[in-house]
Amino acid sequence: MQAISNDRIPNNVSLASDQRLQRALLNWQPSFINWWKEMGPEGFLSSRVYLRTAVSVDAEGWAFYDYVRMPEYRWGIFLAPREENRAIGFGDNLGQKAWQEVPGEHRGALRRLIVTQADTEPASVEQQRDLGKTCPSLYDLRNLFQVNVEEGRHLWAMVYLLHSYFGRDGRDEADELLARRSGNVDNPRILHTFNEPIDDWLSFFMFTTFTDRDGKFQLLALAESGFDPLARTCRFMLTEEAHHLFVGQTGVQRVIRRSAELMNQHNTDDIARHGGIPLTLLQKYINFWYSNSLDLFGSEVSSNAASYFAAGLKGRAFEEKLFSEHRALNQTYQLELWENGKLSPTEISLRSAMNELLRDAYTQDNLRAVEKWNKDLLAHHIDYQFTLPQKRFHRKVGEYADRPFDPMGHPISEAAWRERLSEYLPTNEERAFVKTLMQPITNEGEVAGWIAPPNKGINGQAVDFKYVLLS
Ligand code: BYC
Ligand code: FE
Ligand code: FE
Repeated sequence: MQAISNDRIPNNVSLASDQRLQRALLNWQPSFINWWKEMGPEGFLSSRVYLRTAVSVDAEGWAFYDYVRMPEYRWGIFLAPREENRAIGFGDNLGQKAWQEVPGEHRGALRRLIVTQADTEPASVEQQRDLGKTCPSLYDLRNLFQVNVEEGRHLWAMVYLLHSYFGRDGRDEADELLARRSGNVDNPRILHTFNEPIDDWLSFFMFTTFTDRDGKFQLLALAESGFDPLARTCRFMLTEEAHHLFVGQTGVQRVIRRSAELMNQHNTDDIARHGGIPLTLLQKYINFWYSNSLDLFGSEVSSNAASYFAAGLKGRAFEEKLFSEHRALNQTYQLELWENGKLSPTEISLRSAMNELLRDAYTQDNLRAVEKWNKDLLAHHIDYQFTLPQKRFHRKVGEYADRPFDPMGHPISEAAWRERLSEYLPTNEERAFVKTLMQPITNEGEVAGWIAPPNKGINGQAVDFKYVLLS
């Protein structure tokens, strides 16, 4: 058998001397490349893209930039360095040695968590595959592809865990990850948000703001895991997630800036006819993507989440820093449950509220993002502020699923919901309007009219750098 060199699959898991893992990966890699060619960015297989590749985990090595063709990207396997004598930081097994192998009694649950995490990564690449054709600039095109290849690497990271620690059924799960398809009726992706199409760039920037932030918080919770290889894998993934969130945050910010400029220039809110996206429409996109992403945290009251926590499989974000009692015993969480046609305040055990706790932390982080956008509006002397809808609004999962609540979280009638829907969420006409703005701009340094140029380029390069060499 041909050995896999570190050059082909950069890694810090001693791949070169691990025959079993090599065999599994050598089988899987061609399927992954075929999947990429079929489901990855449409129309850019031979373009050379200025991309960052992780070649080692130290500060210099993890951000190596060069032009590459995406199918030749070197997807690597990296875990944050191992801590000697790491102990489990929460739950019933608090203080025991972290596991280096999968404990038999938690095998099913761990596999399920890893597969669910893994499934989102290729799903997002599939959702975004047509965006390249309508890029607002080469800078943005490059950022899209950077996010795509890194989500591809996140899939590799999870497949490494499945291959190394779960034997035969791990390999089967790894194959399934390349078989499901976002939005496919017969074989869809696992979580519903990852079956929504992302077919315009505003949605892409909203997704990388709100949905990648779910990624951040789920990874933070899994980075606490007592299963050490999972914790270390997620820690490294978090370093990449920061760039995805940057793409979302600054992407939406640039749209807002451009809209503000057009409003000031034409002295009107009605900037659609000047090729801008009205602020009220941006708010509707926020409502849609934020509420959609809230669903990804699961039910408010969850026995699954309680048992993950008890077992030490999935913890709270920043467990050590933010909490003093790490078993979460004899404590409660206040929640408004929907009972007999009204909201009633209820106390549930803290352990069953773990999904809700993570959702709260996620919301706080989003509020900071929205605040920054609002500062831009102030700087342009515009009297408008974006808000996040209350968490009950437009939910499809959990306690409030499929019940009509307005963006303030007040229960309303079905009739009122239908009547006001077009004030809350983008209508088909508005989505169609946004799509009319999506015309490709591929000359160096040029930027589409609905979005402001970026403040600076990538890796110290100029904004008008040739980030993608189209073929
Ligand atoms: N859609 O007790 P519950 C990312 C199911 S994003 C469909 O609340 P639990 C990324 C659930 O499976 C981060 N079904 O569930 C971002 C259960 O089914 P069963 C992804 C759902 O287990 C951008 C039932 O409802 N990572 O990385 O506490 C680009 C009862 O549920 C959904 C993870 O998700 C849903 N939204 O919580 C690229 C981490 N929600 O048992 C990448 C791993 C729930 O009745 N996953 N259900 O058959 C988990 O930790 C958990 O599975 C969840 C669900 C938090 C997702
Ligand atoms: Fe990811
Ligand atoms: Fe991401």
